Amino acid sequence: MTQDLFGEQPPEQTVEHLMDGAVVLRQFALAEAEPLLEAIGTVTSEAPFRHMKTPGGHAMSAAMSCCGQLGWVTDSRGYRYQSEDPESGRPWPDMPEAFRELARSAAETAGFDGFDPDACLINRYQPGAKMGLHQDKDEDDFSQPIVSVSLGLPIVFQFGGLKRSERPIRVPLGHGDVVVWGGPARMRYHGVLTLKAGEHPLTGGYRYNLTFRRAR
Ligand code: MD3
Ligand code: FE
Repeated sequence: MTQDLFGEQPPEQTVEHLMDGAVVLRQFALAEAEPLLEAIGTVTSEAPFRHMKTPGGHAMSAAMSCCGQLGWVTDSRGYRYQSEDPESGRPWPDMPEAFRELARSAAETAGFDGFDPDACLINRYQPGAKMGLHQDKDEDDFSQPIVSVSLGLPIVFQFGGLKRSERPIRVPLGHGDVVVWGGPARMRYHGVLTLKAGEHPLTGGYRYNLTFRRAR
């Protein structure tokens, strides 16, 4: 009797063009998921997950940490990149080599050669957490792409236009999916819907998202 390892469909790496400048690399990070999660554990043992406060005083529902030369922070003074973790006053943990390499190879696959991120934001979603529509505009050079890596529980991503009022499309993102956002997609509004409760064999009740950026 042959074992049914995959259910209906075998796991498959595919390339989906979402829109001009946005490329979904399905399962691109699947084979690296365990070392990536272990590296998230190492980073967050030094720079623990925290719920940052927006300038308006609301706690973000996703917990965040950072690694690399620069980390993204929000507090009563605004949004910015800075080289120290505000919780400890110490530099952010180094970007693990496995992170850097994955970001570079994903960007290259999407047509962005030589991507060299100086910041990685790590978001951790628990059931009920979401991220409203926003633009990523705290980076200096918008010709640089952003690479995102989804791990653990699936979520519905929303991808809008250059104005918040434009109705977003919905794209499911699952474990191991990598998306490269560059060119005309770079400044689009985006966010994620509320995470539904679930259990993932590698991450339990959480979804993790890594976003690799060139901030300066
Ligand atoms: C499209 N994170 O950290 S990843 C963020 O799932 C962020 O944690 C979401 O938006 C998350 O800023 C979405 C996909 C993503 C990330 C950055 C983008 C899409 C993007 C930047 C420009 C356009
Ligand atoms: Fe974003």
